[in-house]
Amino acid sequence: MTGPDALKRQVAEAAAAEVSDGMVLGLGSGSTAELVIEALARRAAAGLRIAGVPTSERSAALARRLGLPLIDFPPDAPLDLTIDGADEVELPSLALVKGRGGALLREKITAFASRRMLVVVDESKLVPRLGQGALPVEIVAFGQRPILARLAALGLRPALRRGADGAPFVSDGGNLIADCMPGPIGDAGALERALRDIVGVVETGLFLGLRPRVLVATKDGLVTHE
Ligand code: ABF
Repeated sequence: MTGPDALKRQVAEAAAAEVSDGMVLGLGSGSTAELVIEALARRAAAGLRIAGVPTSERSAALARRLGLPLIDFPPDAPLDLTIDGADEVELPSLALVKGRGGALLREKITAFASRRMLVVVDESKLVPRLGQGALPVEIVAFGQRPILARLAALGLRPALRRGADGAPFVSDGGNLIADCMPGPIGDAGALERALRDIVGVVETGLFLGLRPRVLVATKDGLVTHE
């Protein structure tokens, strides 16, 4: 079976198998990361001693339900490993777009507070250039109109994310998400700097410079990019 769900499960199991006893982990968000949490919970139930920092309330709730120990960031050391999904993985640079699940702020804090990052995706996420779909940008609610206008002035065609009920989507941090449509991104570093120059932008979905290891489930098996 090589449907999208089977591929996600395959890569999630492989990622969880890499975790060793005593590790403190960043627990990602999204459907693939949730399968990792499930696999980790099974290993913890079998005796593996691990603890995780969740990147979203949803992942925290899942981990709690499955009995996986959760902690806050340790005061004096980085996390050993963060395992998380992604929306786009650019090859060969390994730059990422994340945040279409709305958890980009906590995901980015956690990734940059970790010694290593393992990204778990299926092959549909691999792109030659970031910007194939929406680039999420987290913004504060106050002054959202001028902030959105600045994003539009950069040519990013922002749309405020809304839930099924039509109300603005609110992130775990209490902020809003502007889904931008940059088109193929030639210079992701320059775009990141331009976005960060806008007062009221909290964080962007561009994950650059992390040098993650990327585990990709393909119909022919697992492939690693690093
Ligand atoms: C998180 O979940 C995100 O940063 C990304 O938006 C999303 C990927 O979800 P999925 O694994 O469901 O495709 O990792």
